[in-house]
Amino acid sequence: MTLEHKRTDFAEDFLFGVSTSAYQIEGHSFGGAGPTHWDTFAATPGNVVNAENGDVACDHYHRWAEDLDLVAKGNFDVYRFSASWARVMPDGRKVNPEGLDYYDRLIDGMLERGIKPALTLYHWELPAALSDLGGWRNREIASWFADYAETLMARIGDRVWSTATINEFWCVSWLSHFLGHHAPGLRDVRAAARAIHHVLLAHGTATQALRAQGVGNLGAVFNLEYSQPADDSAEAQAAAARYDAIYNEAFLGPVFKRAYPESLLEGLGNHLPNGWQNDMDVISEPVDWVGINYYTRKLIAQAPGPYPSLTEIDGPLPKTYMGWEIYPQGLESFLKRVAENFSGDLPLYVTENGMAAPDPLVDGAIDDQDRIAYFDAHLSSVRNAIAAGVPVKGYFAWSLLDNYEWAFGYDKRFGLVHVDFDNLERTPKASYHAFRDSLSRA
Ligand code: IFM
Repeated sequence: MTLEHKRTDFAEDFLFGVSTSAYQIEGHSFGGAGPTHWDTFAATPGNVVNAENGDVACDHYHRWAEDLDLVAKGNFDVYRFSASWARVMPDGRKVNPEGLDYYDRLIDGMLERGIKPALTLYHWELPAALSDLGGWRNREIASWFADYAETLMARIGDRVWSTATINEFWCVSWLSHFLGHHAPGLRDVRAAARAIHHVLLAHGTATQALRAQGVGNLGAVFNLEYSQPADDSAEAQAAAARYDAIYNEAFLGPVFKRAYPESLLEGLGNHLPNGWQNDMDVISEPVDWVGINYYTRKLIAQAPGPYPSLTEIDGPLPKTYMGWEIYPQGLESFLKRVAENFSGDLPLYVTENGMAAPDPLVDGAIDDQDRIAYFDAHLSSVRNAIAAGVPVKGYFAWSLLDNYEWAFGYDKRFGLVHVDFDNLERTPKASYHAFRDSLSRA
């Protein structure tokens, strides 16, 4: 089966891509990379399924040429990847020349194959040495991050097509410092408030620095999750609104409107760093494009206890292997809402969308029809948004390869290409072939 949607159903300049991230695929034990807070998080019992880590991952560090061939042969226009701060600067500050050489080779490899390099500067592998100094709780991280960004871009900035500062502000802050599900695994409301503010400040500081350095096409990538009240009660509606404020408006608000949502200030205001208001000029430094990562919706109800006083309720819709409900309407709604309320005419890209499945190899093949249906349903939402006038300019599938799904280890497979984690052999799935055929220009 192929995709219902074809390249020809979109404007000539609409871009299709695949996304990955450094720690999830590269193999962090190679090439002089320094330890990251994910290594220590994974080495702490109970944090990650089977205590798995990114030491080898997909060994993309050595197999990048084969992987870029897969991107090109899949007829994708863009490869969205990230650089590892700890590979470029193992202790967060001192340069590892091997790391810079690696990203240099990778970029040239993309250009040789006619692929546009879409770089993300931070997709979560904070150098452990900076974590020791408080990581995202320390205001200094804004200038550390800008230094790293400038150093890397001095080497490869002339050849990247687009640059995103941060991938998924909510995950860097709330998921990692309040819910404790990601490194550094904190469950502390004050740490979370500080991380929210400092990740925004780091984004703005790096954006200003890179613009001054002459780097163009700068953006940021937000993971947005559609919250709905679990029932008709006023309490559930208020809880769903609080969830939306923490997940979505906490980041879109400051970047585009210089303001945190009111309900977030009521809950977290006491924990934000003193003088946070003075940072809004930096945080709202204009971006050139906006990336939206979208996967699911959540049903939310009121819960007892302190802010945010909410809980997630199991929903009735079909779910992916992550247990996430499949709700493509949420993507259409967010594309419209972001353009109308925040970004106006700026180009929007769906920078991640995809689903996990067990994906067993059967007779040497993976027939992932469920994933093809997922992509089709979400591409319909993208087309509806475009038809309504939203400037969506690209759609990137998550992910090129099965990879390290963070706290879930290697069991949750999101790839268009299957990876055997014993011998690292790559096998394109039916979904890869479906994209290849739908995107063909022949
Ligand atoms: O694997 C992650 C990725 O690192 C960030 N966005 C969501 C994906 C699936 O959970």
